[in-house]
Amino acid sequence: MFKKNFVWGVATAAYQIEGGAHEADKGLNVWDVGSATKGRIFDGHSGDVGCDHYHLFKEDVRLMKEFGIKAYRFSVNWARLMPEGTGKISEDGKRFYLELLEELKKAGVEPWVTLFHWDYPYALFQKGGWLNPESPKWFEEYAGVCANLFKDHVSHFILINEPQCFLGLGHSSGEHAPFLKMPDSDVIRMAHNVLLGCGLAEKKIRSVCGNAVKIGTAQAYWPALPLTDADVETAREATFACYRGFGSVNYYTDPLIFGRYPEVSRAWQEECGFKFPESDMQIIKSKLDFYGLNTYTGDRVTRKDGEIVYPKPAAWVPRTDTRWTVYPDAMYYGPKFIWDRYHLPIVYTENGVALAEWKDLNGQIDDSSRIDYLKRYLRELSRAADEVEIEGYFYWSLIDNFEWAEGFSKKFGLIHVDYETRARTPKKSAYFYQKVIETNGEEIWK
Ligand code: PNW
Repeated sequence: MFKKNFVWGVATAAYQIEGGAHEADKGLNVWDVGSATKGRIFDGHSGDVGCDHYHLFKEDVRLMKEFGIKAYRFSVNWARLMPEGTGKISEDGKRFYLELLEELKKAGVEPWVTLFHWDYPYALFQKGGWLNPESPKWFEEYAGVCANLFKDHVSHFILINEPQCFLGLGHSSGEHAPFLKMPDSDVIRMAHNVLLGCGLAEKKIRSVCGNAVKIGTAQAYWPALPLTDADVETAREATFACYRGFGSVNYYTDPLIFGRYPEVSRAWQEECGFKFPESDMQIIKSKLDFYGLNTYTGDRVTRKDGEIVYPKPAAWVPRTDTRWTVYPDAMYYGPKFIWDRYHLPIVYTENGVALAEWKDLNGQIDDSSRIDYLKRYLRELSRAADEVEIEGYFYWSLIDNFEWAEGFSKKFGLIHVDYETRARTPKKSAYFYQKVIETNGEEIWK
């Protein structure tokens, strides 16, 4: 059962929906610049115009109101607000976000603001980005600007979205902006600066907004899942095994919450020649009010001859349009593992599904599979909510949008976007989600 006052929301991110890449005095970011190179993004798409939310935000908020959405998670485009990343604040950037917040207030939708969802200011990238020892301070300054600007309007801040992706995919495997394949030794240093930035930002926001403000992070979380009932502890172990890479959650949230890196990671860092003053950990350690999870699926695990193994999914396991497996129990074991380790209230800051779909001859989008996916995942979440503290759920995403390297080819929205006319059309799932919200979840059992 979902508790009273459960937060039912939808999520988006700036680069994926805003467009308006060259409006007013907006600065460029690594996605504006990086997506221009051929071959990186599906069919040469870019977020330059995107869903044109920059101009159509009033319509998007109106749709949220119409569908009874209680909370809206969106991100601030750092270089729209601060064209150079630090220093000057753009009047147009200020105006845009304050008007959006005003509109949300009128619609009775609670804003949850992500400070950084991958669109790093290009001006700061040119100075070395997260490798620069000053980079934590740049993020602190930006967080302070956001806190001062939004303090009367926003009660929930999410510091960063998925360090796993913008570090791992952006700087290690090179699939996302800034499309770099850097050695682990460098990315380890960047991750450390990201964590220092989060620690500074958390303290800065509290100093500006006071104690009432709630602060959390959003982690890309693909939990290991038991292949059989006997594999639950193996799954927990594998979830937090912190293999040598940037994909696990605890590599980041052990430092943020406990003030220390996982033991196994220290060995890896030392091999890569990475040293830092112990005093850094006091800066990184933060008081988080909630633990945000972004989960779409997980990986099955079991044990063979004492070792953890990852058997390939059977051919009958359903796959979404991103080829991710449909494993609804990710929303049962996942939050339980996180709760047992961190004892923080959990918020699903993202979950959703991409389907190969289009408007039918009658102009409708009959996305029954999305409704089925939602029912399956939310039933498992409801089961978890009987055992651990779960405060909210944000569907990814409100509208179809720019799915990074996949361009506009992957459609996650409850609302269809016609990329020729930018017209919005609610899908069948939007009406379903509306009922889910109205009944505080009862609808998922029908
Ligand atoms: C998240 N993975 O990205 C992001 O926060 C969103 O911006 C994105 O649109 C959404 O999920 C859907 O993809 C992820 O492969 C991308 O582990 C890839 C993974 C996880 C999250």
